[in-house]
Amino acid sequence: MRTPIGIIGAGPAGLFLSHLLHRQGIDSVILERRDRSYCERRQRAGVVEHGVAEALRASGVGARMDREGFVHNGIELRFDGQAHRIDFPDLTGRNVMIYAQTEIVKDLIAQRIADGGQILFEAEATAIEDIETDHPRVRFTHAGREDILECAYVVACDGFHGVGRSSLPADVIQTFEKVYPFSWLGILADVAPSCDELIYAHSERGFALHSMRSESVSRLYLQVPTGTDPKDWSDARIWAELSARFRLRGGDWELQQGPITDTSVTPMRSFVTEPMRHGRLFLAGDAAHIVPPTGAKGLNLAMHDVMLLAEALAAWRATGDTKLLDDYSATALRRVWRAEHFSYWMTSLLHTDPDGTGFDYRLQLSYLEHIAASQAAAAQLAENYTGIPQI
Ligand code: RFL
Ligand code: PHB
Repeated sequence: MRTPIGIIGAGPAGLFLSHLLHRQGIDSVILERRDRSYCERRQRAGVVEHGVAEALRASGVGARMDREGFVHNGIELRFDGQAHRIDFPDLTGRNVMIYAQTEIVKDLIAQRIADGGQILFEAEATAIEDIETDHPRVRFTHAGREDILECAYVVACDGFHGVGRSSLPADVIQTFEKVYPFSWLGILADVAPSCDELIYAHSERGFALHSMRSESVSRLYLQVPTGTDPKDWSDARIWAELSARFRLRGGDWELQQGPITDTSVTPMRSFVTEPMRHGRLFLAGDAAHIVPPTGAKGLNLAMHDVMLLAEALAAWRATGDTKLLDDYSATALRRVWRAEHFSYWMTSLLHTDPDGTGFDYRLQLSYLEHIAASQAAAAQLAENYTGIPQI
């Protein structure tokens, strides 16, 4: 098989890249290890930055998001038994959309198929070869057969455990990593959200997040120790712990409960690969970097990476000029490191040490109170959360 741009991975990064390239008249083939229904069901992110929502709209795949998603103009920080709202438009002129990553994936797959795009599901890339030449190749297996995809460029959008990053020569890349001593236990529940906007709760018992998927489906997370087995958490224990962490002084707020339909535990990690390109192989999205989910940045960074790449590949295709491709890694890494810092900062601000209420806890409370009192401190949170337009 032959294609100008070989893409590995049908997550949001690979699908959006293929879609944007198509709009520039550039063909691509996506190799995806899983089947379509698995890709469309995987529960992940829910917050879409202002600029990413605009990019989805501008490229013709925002209609269902605008119909079914929710515009959110703020979040609530809950700490010391009190609620404090951060108003995004007031502080930044921007907002965010609540629309599940899994729905974006469905929209992009449907659009790619409608446009005649090639997505090979259940096609696992096993090796990327000859990346230092102008004819790189991807080896893959599909329907029990080995095959080769010949390309002008390969873009690995194959997530943290893919084959892309490990195909970069060890002596040209550097990796930076931080692993946190806690994970998130996430649930999906058939119950109306108990709030209109997301609640990020700091408490002595640990962090909790109340998010949502629709008027009848809630998404909630609990900070748990790394190594937690979801089997140790009965539904009753999950609801009791969530209620305790969200409790307001005065008790005039109640968490609504309902049947839990999905439970998962996600470890928390910060990770960056530099550079995000070698020869004719580019990395985009989780293949290149991971953030802890507290800042809601992973999906958004993945989309920003491929927006840069689509523009750079279009310039190369139109004129042969590779300047934007050559600049890709440095340009993308500026936003990546901003998001890394913000995600690390939000994580450190809100997750508490199981040993209780010592020095770090008091520092967190002091800074949370500062955000509640200071426009400037609130604005720096809002600016990063809604997405910085130009970096
Ligand atoms: P993905 O989505 O992991 O897609 C990679 C795809 O590559 C395929 N693949 C291969 N295909 C062929 N051959 C191989 N050898 C392959 N190896 C892998 C995989 O099957 C898969 O389909 O990466 P992508 O596209 O870079 O997208 C990144 C996002 O998925 C991720 O950053 C976010 O979900 C992170 N994240 C959040 N991000 C946000 O922006 N806002 C949020 O609110 C948010 N919340 C979250 C999150 C991630 C979470 N988890 C589960 C990690 C909440 C959670 C709980
Ligand atoms: C989600 O809705 O899944 C979600 C929202 C905000 C985050 C992380 C995840 O920070």
